[in-house]
Amino acid sequence: MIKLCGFALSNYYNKVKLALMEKEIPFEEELVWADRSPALLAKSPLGKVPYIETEHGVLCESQVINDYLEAAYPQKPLMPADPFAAAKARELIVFMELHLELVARELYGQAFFGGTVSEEIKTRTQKMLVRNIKAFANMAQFAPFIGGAEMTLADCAALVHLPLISLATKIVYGEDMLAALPVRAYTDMLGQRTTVQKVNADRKANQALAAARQK
Ligand SMILES: N[C@@H](CCC(=O)N[C@@H](CS)C(=O)NCC(=O)O)C(=O)O
Repeated sequence: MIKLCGFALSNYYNKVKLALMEKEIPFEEELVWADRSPALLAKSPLGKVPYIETEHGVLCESQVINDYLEAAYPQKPLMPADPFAAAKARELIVFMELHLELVARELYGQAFFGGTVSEEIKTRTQKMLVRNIKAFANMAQFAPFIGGAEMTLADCAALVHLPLISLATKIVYGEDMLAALPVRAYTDMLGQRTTVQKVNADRKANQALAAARQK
């Protein structure tokens, strides 16, 4: 059985977990903190989570994992059969992760971990986000799913990344930079799914655990 390793506060972990549940693939979870221990580095070369353990070996990088799941467990597809439509879903994933999440991640230290981010980084990040969010607004459909009528792997990414970007920008700049997009309505719509409810409940439980660990 597939073992999903990481912690449920992680957006990338939850992206994979949601795909596993939506595709109805049996899996178990192992709590692994991103502590850069030798044991973790042996499985995930950069010490990042998530990674999965399979009968064939270990895989890291959430999108590589989701693409593997899609190829190995095609029964309940989360990607369109049409190659161009599938590429458009991947385009959204790459765009959200490269041009939104990774850019906003510069703010997480201050937004979520009690650190401070320099004015220079804040200014640079805000400038990039303004440009990239404007472009994203022209790509995302929210109709009702991020890429159109069907739920895809792009939704597994959007659901976990967009609220985090909203929150981080709200905390650091006093303004939710995604406010012009229907992110709230979209997450509420997805929140009606039992899979998403499970992800959210587990994330909250893990938040308490992570807080206790800091003390
Ligand atoms: N590109 C990676 C990103 C994973 C990632 O950044 N995970 C964070 C947790 S949300 C992590 O492990 N951070 C620890 C670190 O960077 O040392 C993926 O898609 O899996």
